Amino acid sequence: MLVDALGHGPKAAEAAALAVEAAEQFTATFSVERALGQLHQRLHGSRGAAAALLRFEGSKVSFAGVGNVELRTLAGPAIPYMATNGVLGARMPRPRVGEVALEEPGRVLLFTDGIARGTPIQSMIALAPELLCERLIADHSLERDDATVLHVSYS
Ligand SMILES: [Mn+2]
Repeated sequence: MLVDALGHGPKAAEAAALAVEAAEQFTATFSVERALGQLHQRLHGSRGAAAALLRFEGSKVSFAGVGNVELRTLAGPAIPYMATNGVLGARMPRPRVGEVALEEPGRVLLFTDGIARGTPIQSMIALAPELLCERLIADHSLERDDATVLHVSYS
């Protein structure tokens, strides 16, 4: 899961903390849809947040998200992530949930809208995961926002 609370400062920190609290209550049986529902409920009355969730189970992954968090497949089966417009905590239309069979190992990158649009990520995939994340934050993050990058390797 990657969550980006709206805005910045104490109100955004509060929303992010609520999202973490909600996530601590997730169990292995939760679908991504249910997890998003839980986040939405917990964030009610807060600044709100965007989030993307991946759920790995056996040889498949399901995924869904609300708001401006991006997902790119770096290796392995393409994960056709499409965020649903909305704000967790305020308005959440029924999220589009996708599912893909994983027949080979892969790598996925999630990042918030604090990373510049049009960043040439495909040209950076040869970098080791830690370095890739460092480069994105150091060279491609926006001055006016914070940024989070999450790299997932699965096998
Ligand atoms: Mn942001």
